[in-house]
Amino acid sequence: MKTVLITGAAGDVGTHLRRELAGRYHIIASDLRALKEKFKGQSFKRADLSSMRDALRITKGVDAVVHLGGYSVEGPWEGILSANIVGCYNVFEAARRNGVKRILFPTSNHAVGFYAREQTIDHRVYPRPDSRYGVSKVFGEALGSLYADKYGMQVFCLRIGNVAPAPVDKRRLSIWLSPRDLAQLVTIGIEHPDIRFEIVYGVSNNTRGWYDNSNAFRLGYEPRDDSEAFARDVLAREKPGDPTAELYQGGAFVVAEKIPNPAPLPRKSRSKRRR
Ligand code: 15L
Repeated sequence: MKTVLITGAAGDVGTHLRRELAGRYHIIASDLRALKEKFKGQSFKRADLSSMRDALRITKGVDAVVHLGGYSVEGPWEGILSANIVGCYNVFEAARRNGVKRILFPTSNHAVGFYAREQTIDHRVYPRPDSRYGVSKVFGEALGSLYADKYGMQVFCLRIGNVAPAPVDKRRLSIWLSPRDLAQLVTIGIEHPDIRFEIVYGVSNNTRGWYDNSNAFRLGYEPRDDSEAFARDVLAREKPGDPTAELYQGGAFVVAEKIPNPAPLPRKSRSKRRR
């Protein structure tokens, strides 16, 4: 049985994943916080990933790492820097030094949150992060690419939408990922023999999805769930949101802290700088 380290194991996604994978792998669950839910056969190692020493200690002797640790929403720069930039670097570097070949990096829809909802995007689009959090996820994807190209590591980036037992609002109808579909994608990331560097979308088979997830399908993903089963109830509860947030895939992350440019560009250069 393979030994899989899950960082950030106490969080919501980590807990869903540990529940789904219980008994299928020997799981080492790691977090700064204690685990609220425990599952049979899983051990716990407390670690602060901003410390290389801790990262080296927990990545020793494992077959694969699922690096969920860090901020999972927008946060102050100091927190994002230490948990998501330094922490992510430490995990990749510690894994490399300990000879761990395979890393799964659960990135986020917020790495591409500034794409319009009307656009269907695939794994090849350039990043358009919608927040400091989104930038930190782009950093992790870039680091994964570097470690794959330079050190031959096998890196599987999962751009997760929203993991929950059921979609909670209209936006999540498009990006929902059920816990069992999450587990299927993670299993592909751990087991597929031909992973070098891959980006796939972590979403179920949602009728209202925004993604062309052909890369995941190519690797054998067969999602079992579709958020449409919940659509009637979700839409009946939906309250009107910010009209700008409604245009973009990242939703509220796009408009959080948005302020007008304090030093607007001179008229001539405006059109050139527009994308
Ligand atoms: C994410 O990346 C977050 O980790 C999660 O908490 C949700 O905010 C999710 O995106 C989302 O976009 O719904």
